[in-house]
Amino acid sequence: MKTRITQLLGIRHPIIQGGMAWVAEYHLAAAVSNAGGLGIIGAASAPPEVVRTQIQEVKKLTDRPFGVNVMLMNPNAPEVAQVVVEEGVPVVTTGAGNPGKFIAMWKEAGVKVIPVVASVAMAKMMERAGADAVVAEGMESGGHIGELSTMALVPQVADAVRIPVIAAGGIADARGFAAALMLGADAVQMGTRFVTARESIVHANYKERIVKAKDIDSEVTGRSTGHPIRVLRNQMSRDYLKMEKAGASFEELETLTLGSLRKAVMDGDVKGGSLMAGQIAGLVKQENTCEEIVEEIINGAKELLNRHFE
Ligand code: TUI
Repeated sequence: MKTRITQLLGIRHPIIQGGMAWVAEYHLAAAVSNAGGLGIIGAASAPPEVVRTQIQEVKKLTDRPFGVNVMLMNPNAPEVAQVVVEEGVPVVTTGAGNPGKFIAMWKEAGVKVIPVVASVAMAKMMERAGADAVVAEGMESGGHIGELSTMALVPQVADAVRIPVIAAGGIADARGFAAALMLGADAVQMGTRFVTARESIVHANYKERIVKAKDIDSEVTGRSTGHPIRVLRNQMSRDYLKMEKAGASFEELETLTLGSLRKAVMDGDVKGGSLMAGQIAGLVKQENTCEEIVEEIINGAKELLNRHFE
């Protein structure tokens, strides 16, 4: 399947893996790229030299294009931005902020730049700043989210910019993929589905929570702090929301979230850990390899899109 995104990035299938903190390490990124999509290393809050090692490791496992996600709330973001250039990373996505000050430097180094946006205004600003494409991410997504749903955001962004749009939020199968194309997207980005991938290093307890999740099992913490985060409901999210309702300060709430994603991903602490996942978790029924996921979606979409012409 050819779209403006497969052509821009030199990949076979227009499927991109989200740059998820702790989850998106080099094994997962290499598996997605080897399956014909775009695998992404999530730099999150990792020190720059750890990100460099991750990049060097992914290069050993795949000859295909891959990306790095730079999380802009990370105080080390400028150093990570520099590592991306030094290591000749082909694609950068950004999240949780405005990457404007890094775009010129990445473009000069030949890096393809794809900011994640949650509004039309941000998408237009990124196009003007020289972005190659944008990810339009709806609030169905796991982790740090904006206000609009994918269904409303993607077509409005697609109408507002000329660069290609990648849809994200609430997509985990061929139906979501086909729908995203109909909304004007040239590719999709998926997170939750890849958390449960066989090649994902995420603790089995966390994967099991996603596989067993129902449609209504996620909730959003941190709305009052200006950092809304979608997670699967557990002891941690209940405690957080209780404290938030009682008017706890940002600092008090931070003590609860600090390190909590690591606890979920690495230790499998599904009670006290932060189980970031999207609303589509209820649709994810089993662990699959990245190749199975990509093939299922592309073959399924071919069938779905042809059906209407018979
Ligand atoms: O970045 C994400 N999702 C994330 S980052 C993350 S790590 C984290 N952990 C704890 C606290 C905070 C972050 C977990 N999940 N998605 C991309 C995304 N970016 N969604 C929304 C945005 C966004 C929001 C505002 C992008 C730009 C923006 O602009 C605001 C501005 O600076 O003008």
